[in-house]
Amino acid sequence: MTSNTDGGTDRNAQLFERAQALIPGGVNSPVRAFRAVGGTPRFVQRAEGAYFWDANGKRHIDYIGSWGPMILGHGHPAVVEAVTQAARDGFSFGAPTEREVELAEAIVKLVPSIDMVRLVSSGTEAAMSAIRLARGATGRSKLIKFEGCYHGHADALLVKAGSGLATFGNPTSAGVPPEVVQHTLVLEYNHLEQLDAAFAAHGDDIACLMIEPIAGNMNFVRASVPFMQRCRELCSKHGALLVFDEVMTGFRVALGGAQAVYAKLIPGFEPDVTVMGKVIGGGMPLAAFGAKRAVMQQLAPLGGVYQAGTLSGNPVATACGLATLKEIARPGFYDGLAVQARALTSGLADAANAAGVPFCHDSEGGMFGFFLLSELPQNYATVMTTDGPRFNRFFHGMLDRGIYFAPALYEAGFVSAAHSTADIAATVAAAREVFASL
Ligand code: KE4
Repeated sequence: MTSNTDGGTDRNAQLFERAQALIPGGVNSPVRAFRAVGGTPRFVQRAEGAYFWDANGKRHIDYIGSWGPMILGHGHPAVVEAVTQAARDGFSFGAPTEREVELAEAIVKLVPSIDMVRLVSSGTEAAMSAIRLARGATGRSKLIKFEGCYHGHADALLVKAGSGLATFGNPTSAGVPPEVVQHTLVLEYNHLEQLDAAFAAHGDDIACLMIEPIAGNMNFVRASVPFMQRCRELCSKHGALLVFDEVMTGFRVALGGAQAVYAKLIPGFEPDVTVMGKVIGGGMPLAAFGAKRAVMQQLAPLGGVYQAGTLSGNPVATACGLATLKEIARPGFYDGLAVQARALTSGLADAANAAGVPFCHDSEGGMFGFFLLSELPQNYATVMTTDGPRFNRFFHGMLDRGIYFAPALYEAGFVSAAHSTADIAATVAAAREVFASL
């Protein structure tokens, strides 16, 4: 019998044992298994606002929020009402609905670089489709991605750098034949010289460059302005499409996503294609990709690039997404998120400094990252110089105190509109205890 810290039955452990007998690793997505940090995953019984309660009934302040979607907090009344009503009207039709048009209109209105959009059911599907679209639109095969950026688990993207960075990739996953990733070039994030060299060597064969503009899959690493400018210039010069993977940053770092942040720093900046997810579904399975009309019209049934989905634009998911977008579009919404995110990370920094633990942090809107490092990393290799065991002790110390950060040092964190000043203060107080014990 598995028991928890107060000697009672640990239902998380019990559930994890049952789950592992039936589901690989006991989870339906690997990061949930706590493999990077060790220990027993917390099985969520219910969630409300900034909190969730695990299978033992223990409350946690939730800084993952389903890895970004729960920007309003869990169970926002207006969203619950919209989803409930939509469910009563029908779960799925496999036919067009007005709400898909409304959601497309809302996205196009909020993201000026997009004329048209296609709704899908996951970020992976959106990124995979965007690559196929870029290849079909350009007639080219090669694509550039960056070490440390994650764009879902489509075969062509499960690739690590070859013998050295800036070489065509090798699969990072079993089951991906080498020939599937032979056209994927993996470069170092923020490395200008590699970028120039890659386009000099392959520029006219490159269909697209796909990038997380603020890399949340490396915790929180920004593309430098010179680097982003160069990505834009080289894609334009060589006729490659600049694809922004905003599955995490979209509607999360700003209402217009990371591209709105870069447009303030680089006059007139726009990506060619945008991949979205998470927030636009409000926690339901909904993602999207969009671009200018000339590109999007290459998609079936108009053009030769096939893409489809039984549940694409699902009527319950679109109701959830629309209700979410309506709430986040309110004036001052992101200012409030940014204040909370900065209060959290600067409070954690003070706690770490008081204990002499190296710490640095960054945030944009409601997305944040922190590292047990002295300086903000600019690429994946530097992120991974973090003292892993020390991070894991920090993670579990906070988890024991009911604070739920991402169970991996290379993942970002998120605050919602439901996180209160008291929640932030309680988190910082817990961190003071934990840092002192590291
Ligand atoms: P999904 O297929 O998981 O909906 O989206 C893939 C994806 C694409 N692009 C970016 C920038 C992403 O962050 C993601 C998924 N993010 C991870 C968290 N790092 C989801 C968590 C998980 O894999 O369970």
